[in-house]
Amino acid sequence: MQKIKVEDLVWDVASQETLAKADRECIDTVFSRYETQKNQCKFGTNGVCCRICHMGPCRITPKSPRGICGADADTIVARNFLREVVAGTAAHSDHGRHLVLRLKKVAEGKGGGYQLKDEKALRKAAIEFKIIEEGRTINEVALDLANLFLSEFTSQEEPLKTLKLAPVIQQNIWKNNHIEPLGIDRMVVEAMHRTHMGVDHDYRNLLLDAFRTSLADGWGGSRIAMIVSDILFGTPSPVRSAANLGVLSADRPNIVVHGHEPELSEMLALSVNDPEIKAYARSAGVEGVNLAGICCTANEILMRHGIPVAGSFLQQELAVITGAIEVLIVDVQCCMPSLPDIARNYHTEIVSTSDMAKTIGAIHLAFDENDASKSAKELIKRAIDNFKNRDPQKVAIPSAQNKVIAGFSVDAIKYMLGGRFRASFRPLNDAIISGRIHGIAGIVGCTNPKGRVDEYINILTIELIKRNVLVLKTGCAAVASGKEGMLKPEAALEHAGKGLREVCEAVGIPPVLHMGSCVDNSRILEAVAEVVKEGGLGEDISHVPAVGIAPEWMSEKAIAIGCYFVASGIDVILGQPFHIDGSENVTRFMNEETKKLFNASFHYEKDPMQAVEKVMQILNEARGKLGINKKIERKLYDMKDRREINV
Ligand code: XCC
Ligand code: SF4
Repeated sequence: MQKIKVEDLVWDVASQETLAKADRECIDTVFSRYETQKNQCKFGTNGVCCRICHMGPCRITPKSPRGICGADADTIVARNFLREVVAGTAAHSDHGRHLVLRLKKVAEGKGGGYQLKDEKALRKAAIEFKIIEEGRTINEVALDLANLFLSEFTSQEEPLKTLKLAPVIQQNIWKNNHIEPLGIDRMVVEAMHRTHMGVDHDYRNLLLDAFRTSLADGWGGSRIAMIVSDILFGTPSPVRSAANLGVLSADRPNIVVHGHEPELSEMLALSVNDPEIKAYARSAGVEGVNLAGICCTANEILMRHGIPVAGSFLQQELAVITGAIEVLIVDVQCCMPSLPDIARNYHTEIVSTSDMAKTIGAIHLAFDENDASKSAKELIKRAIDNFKNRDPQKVAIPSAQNKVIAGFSVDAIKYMLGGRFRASFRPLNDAIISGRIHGIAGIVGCTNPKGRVDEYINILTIELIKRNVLVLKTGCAAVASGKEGMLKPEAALEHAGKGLREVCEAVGIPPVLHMGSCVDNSRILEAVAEVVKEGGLGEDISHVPAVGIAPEWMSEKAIAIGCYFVASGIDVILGQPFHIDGSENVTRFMNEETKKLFNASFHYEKDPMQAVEKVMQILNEARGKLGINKKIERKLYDMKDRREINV
């Protein structure tokens, strides 16, 4: 392994310290493996490698412009792209499906320890989907809702009902372009069919289907996951917590959850304070256990319980390398297969819990949803039992952590803005119209070893709030901001421009709002749709001064998210390019032609400061079209006048 300069690889000090420890202990990490993989395949990077049939694999070059079947670069690139969107959509939506099935069981009285925690959220959803709720028990309503959501997966001929949650103009755009998604499962299957050898070869048709599939994610699977999570586990409201490796405990067993689906982590969050667990810990000579999270599972239990976040995607290995984790529980998505290898150097147990996600070297303990509390307690006891094996010589927990306020569901934001009796987006819309807030930026997605981890996210975030842009965050981008201290109200005082600061101070919110996990990107859609509904900022989502940015994304889910943002009328800036450069036509379609279809398109900005400029340009254009830029100009003019008079 080469000697590494840790400061060049990661932004935050805790990660730097732990990466240096990995280097001393000769442990391979994602960063050293990235070095060995560095000369990445150009065919893959440009999207022109096809291995869809076994006459191939084929690669497109100037000398061989067609695959063996005759497919050209446009077809191959578009087909590969659609398959990525399908995988992302499938991941989010399957997560949603698991929750709907849980909702159904709870409604049938077979909840296995889960309850309908948020009746208000349930009744609100019932009204939205025209399920009679008045005079009916919550179980009756929940069962109808669960069945309705299940039919969103299986529907063969009807477009998704969740599309109705979007502004009418967006709905019409989808209808007119024939990309209203039908049942989610059908969309996933159809896209796999289309990309089979010898089916759909028209890059435009393939790409339109990519947008259609992504809509089945953003307004379908992810939105359903979010609604059902809120019903089962509670709609998030602001909570205090902390983020970074420093949240790991030096004197208690650390149990860390990692992955995406919230059922088990929710039960763990409830069980850590159970008297049985407390007694068990005491008998082992410890004060209690310390629960923390990584990636989006962390975001789920942070949002609802204030459980601290140990780190984002690229800190999962580092968390193990602290030597201080007794049990690391993984379920699905973003859990690296390297974890058991790394854990072998310490006493850490990697426990996989989902039968559809196993890793050689991990201990597999399938999570029993029908007796979730028992499963959760067993895992916690396992961590307590393993504490005695912790080797103090190998432990180094960095001290760095930062205060965080999270839990900004759309309801919570409305409530903060307008109070309990006048909860509404009006004050936000007014602040945007008056120019105090220049616009909204959703900064989302992963972290990626291709750049210095967190750097793009952090520079972009601070520069945007300086320019009075309200920032909404999800996923690992939110964790980056948590570690950086941007998710606390003080960040407004220190960094925000005057207008944004005034709003944040008046309302008592940070300038960067943590809205949750990957599936909670649907909360950002919900927020923007609320802005439209509130009025004064245009007739549809594309009129709102709002931008989406995925600075350091890496997963297929992020591709699906980008697509449903664009198809919903929100421009998206990528800090990492898609693998489409091998086709000019596909690139033009994504970056230009989409503008004509959706009033929004993709942009690629390698550098965070260029991204800042692009964001401001997009917001200015939107403000100009709404005629609200003039207001600012007039105000500046007034001020100048006054100064002249004063002089
Ligand atoms: Fe995974 Fe959701 Fe990406 Fe983080 S941000 S690396 S997808 S955990 Ni959603
Ligand atoms: Fe090659 Fe065509 Fe088969 Fe792809 S589908 S591997 S381009 S022959």
